[in-house]
Amino acid sequence: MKFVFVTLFPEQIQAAAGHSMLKRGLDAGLIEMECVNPRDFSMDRHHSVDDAPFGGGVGMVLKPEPVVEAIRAAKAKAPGAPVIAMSPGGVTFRQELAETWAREETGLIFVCGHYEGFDERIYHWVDRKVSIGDFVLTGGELPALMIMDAVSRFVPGVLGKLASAEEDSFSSGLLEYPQYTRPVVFEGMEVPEVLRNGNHKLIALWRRKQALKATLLLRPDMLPAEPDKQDAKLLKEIREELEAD
Ligand code: 4GO
Repeated sequence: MKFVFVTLFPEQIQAAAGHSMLKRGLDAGLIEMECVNPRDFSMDRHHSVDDAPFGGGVGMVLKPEPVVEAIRAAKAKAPGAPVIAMSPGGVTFRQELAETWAREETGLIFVCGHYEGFDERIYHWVDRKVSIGDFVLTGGELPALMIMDAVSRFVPGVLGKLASAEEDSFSSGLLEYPQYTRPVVFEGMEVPEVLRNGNHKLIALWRRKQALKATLLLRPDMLPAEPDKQDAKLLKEIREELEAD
C-alpha cells in the first residue's frame, strides 16, 4: 500500500511516520510513503502557493496551478489511487472505510490544505472529500496521517504476526473489553479472578459481557439491533446489575 501526501509540510509527515508500527511497516516495505510539495510546482519568482481570495475576506487561498500539478505528480507515483482531499466538510472517515481501502486499493493520495483552504477548482482533480470529525484544523496533514495509520493496521503484517485488526473494537461492532497485565494487585485494584483461572470458555464469555457493557454505557448506538440469544441474556444481566447498583 502506497500513501502519497500532497503537502506543503512534508517534514510533518516524515516525523509522524518515523515511529513504532508505521516505521516498522515502512522499513519492512509493507507500506510506502511519499510526499509531493506544491511549492516545487510554483512557477513564479517567489514560489508562492497562496493568494488573496477573490471577493475579499480574511486569510489566503491555495492557488490552483501548483496544487493541481502536485496532484498530477502524485497520480504518476500511485497510478489508480483515489485522490482524497482532507476537509471538515467531507464524509466522515470510519473503520469500515479503512478496511475497504486496505482491501481494494494499492495506493491512496491525500491532498492536505492549509490557510483558508483551496481554490475550489482543484476539486475537479479530487475523487472525494473526507473528514475525520466535526472540527476545523489548521491543516489536512494530521487527518491524513490518522487515515494512513488506520488503513495500515489492515495491511497484512503491519501489526505483526499474531495481532489482527479485524478482531479489535469497531471491526467487531462493539467497544473493547478491559485488558489487564501484571501485577495482580495494583494500588489496591485487583485483576478480575476469572481472567486468572485459565477457563477459556468463561474468559470469552466474561469478555463478551464486558464489551457489551462498555458499548451499552458509552456507545449504545453501536449495540446490535437484534442481539443473538447469548448477547440478549448478557445484556439482560448487565441491565439488572446496573439497576441493582
Ligand atoms: C480536515 C482539514 C479539519 C479536517 C482541515 C477534518 N480541518 N475534520 N483543515 O478532517 C483546508 C485548510 C482544510 C485546512 C484544512
